[in-house]
Amino acid sequence: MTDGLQSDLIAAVATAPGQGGIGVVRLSGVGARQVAEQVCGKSLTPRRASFSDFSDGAEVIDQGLVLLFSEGASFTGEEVVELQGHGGPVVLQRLLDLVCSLGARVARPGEFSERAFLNGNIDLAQAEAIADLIASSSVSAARAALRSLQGDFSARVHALEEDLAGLRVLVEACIDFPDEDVDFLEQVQVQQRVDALVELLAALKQQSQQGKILNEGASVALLGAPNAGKSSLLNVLAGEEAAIVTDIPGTTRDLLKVDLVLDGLPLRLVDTAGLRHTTDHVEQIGVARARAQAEHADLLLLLLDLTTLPQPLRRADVEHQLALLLQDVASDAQKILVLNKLDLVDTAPTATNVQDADHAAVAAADRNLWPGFKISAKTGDGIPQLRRGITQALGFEQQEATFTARARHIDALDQAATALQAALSELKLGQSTEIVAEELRSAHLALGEIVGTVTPDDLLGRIFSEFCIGK
Ligand SMILES: Nc1nc2c(ncn2[C@@H]2O[C@H](COP(=O)(O)OP(=O)(O)OP(=O)(O)O)[C@@H](O)[C@H]2O)c(=O)[nH]1
Ligand SMILES: [Mg+2]
Repeated sequence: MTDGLQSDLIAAVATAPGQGGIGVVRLSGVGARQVAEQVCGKSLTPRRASFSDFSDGAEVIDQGLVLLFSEGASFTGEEVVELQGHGGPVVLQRLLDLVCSLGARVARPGEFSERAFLNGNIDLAQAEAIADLIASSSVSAARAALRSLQGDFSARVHALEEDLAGLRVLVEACIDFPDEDVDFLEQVQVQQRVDALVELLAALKQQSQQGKILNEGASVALLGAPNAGKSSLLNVLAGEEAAIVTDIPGTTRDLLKVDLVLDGLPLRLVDTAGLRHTTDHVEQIGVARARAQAEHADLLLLLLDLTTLPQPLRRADVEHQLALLLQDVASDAQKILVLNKLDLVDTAPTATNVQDADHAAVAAADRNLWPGFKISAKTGDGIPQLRRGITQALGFEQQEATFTARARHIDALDQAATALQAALSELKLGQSTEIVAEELRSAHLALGEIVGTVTPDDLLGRIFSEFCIGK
């Protein structure tokens, strides 16, 4: 236990609000046992569940199982008691009121997990993984969150921290003993080690980004000219008639967001107004929103209507339309080309029969998008291939063992990478050892923020306040 303040007795209903077979009131801190023994009217043995009345002395409020965990052998690291009664809001509130009248106070959201962190039972990334596990929206996300909770992500960060610590010792020794200036060999060695660290960081960042997508879901925006079939495609992917579809160009005006799980990957699919120049004021707002949405998306599905393209299909024509579509769209998101209404033209859904002429004429559009996916939102042709294309573009491989991560972690990895890059160029320029050491120090601090070795107080407050009560 770190200090007396954290060990005051807290209590909360640990089960979800509403009615359920069982409801749990959890207590943690000094006096948990004493309060529970008073409520149960008997002495308790650690780790042995026993059936008991829960009584305020005058009246029995509920009955159920009581379970005591000793200090040092519990989730929070403190003395913990679980009173497992019946899962009704009234009975649980009465039980909570009772333990509070006997000296406990109601816990803040996440306070149990915060204590587990402060007492060194879990690190910060693991604490966050608890919240992520509870909030996970797919089986893959839950699996990944569990891996983070078990320490997979933290272990990777700790390994980097250790490398960095070793490096700092080497560099700072040169500051402490300035007479023995860094000789050439040592400098090369330091450079190589920083290089290796930069690579490891990049690999971890890439995996963390996958973890973030699993955790928070990816945002995928549908973009295209009016009538290209964006809303139809949204409906097909969502498996429901979420968006209005008509043959009137300009049907969709507002953003329409649908959450779905695509082959294990949680997505937020966003339908947008067809991009065109228009004098209609409402539609203008819709088009502006579509463009803004494109900037925030992780992936853009760029829809073209095959019936508006000359047949046989030529790459140059497609890329010309794409360039027009993207001319006012500022987005460095990943992009997938989708050619819709396959049922209305005479082409097979594979790219092989496409005449790939006139490459040189292609100007602005991203050439890597070709040949894209040919689909029919009407018949469902090509949709399974597109689904796979979406998960692949987001780098999501279901089989790959991964962990959950948050935007906060990726920011910290970025900060560490920037500092290491700076150290590297300073080393190459032959800058003073102090400057290099300072960059290494900030890289180390950034990594420490992920797992909580260094934690500004407001960061802790922000993280734990997002938890649900009783966790
Ligand atoms: N034959 C055929 N018609 C389609 C297909 N996809 C969409 N359509 C039709 O094309 C018209 C426009 O479809 P929408 O899904 O509303 O197009 P949109 O891109 O959302 O259009 P806006 O909201 O106006 O920007 C409708 O009449 C659809 O039924 C397709 O694959 N094949
Ligand atoms: Mg639409």
